[in-house]
Amino acid sequence: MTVFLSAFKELAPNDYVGFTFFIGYMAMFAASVFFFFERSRVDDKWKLSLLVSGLITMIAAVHYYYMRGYYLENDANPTFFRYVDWTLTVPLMCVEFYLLTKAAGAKLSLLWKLIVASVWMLVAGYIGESFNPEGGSTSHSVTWGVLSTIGYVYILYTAWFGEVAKLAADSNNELVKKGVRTLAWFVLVGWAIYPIGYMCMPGGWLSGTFSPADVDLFYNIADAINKIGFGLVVYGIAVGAKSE
Ligand SMILES: *C/C=C(C)/C=C/C=C(C)/C=C/C1=C(C)CCCC1(C)C
Repeated sequence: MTVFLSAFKELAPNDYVGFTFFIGYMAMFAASVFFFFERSRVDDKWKLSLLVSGLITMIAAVHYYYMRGYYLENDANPTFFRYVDWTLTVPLMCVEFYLLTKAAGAKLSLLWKLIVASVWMLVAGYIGESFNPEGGSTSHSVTWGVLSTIGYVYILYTAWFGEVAKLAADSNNELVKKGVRTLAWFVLVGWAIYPIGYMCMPGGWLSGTFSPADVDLFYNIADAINKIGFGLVVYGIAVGAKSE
């Protein structure tokens, strides 16, 4: 209870980063309720995809609950919770790609490759952010940022030109074709917001332009776009398939 009260006392009116933590929490929560309820309305073969959409936003909602409290209490970036969240939700986004292309012949090995690439991307990013010597070494953040980007580029390539793209092209379902292309755009544009946030940390390339708290601003905005957006694209495919 005291945590709850003091959290509200400390929220300054101009704390725009804190604002996005609260909005982000509620948006993730509401999106989960939406996906879980709508699940009963779609054809059986899409139910699992919708469940995964709801799990992604629900896992995020729980972490946002903690992150907003952590941020208000400590006035610091909740990097640990952030990466726990991503380590769970990004692989689940890979599952969405797999489920969409499964009917066109996606193999489990595709899913594993995407998961390994995403975990690589996140572990390297975590080392880059959390084990930053003297809290601001540019060479440290650049090295680990570049290593992380290798994982990101692999997923990007797979979605645009690799296995996922090829399977979607072979799919005889126009909605899946279009949906996978839209998700590939999310990976290209929406996911690219994260490295921008990363570069705002002390020692990062953008640390002269933005404050360290802006790391969270970019991450919070990107999370809302990507997690809820991904889910809505999948939902669109499922609902569209019904009206066909
Ligand atoms: C729901 C959460 C998502 C979709 C998180 C995605 C995160 C990334 C695409 C992060 C990428 C990074 C780089 C490409 C380099 C710098 C370090 C990261 C981890 C911020």
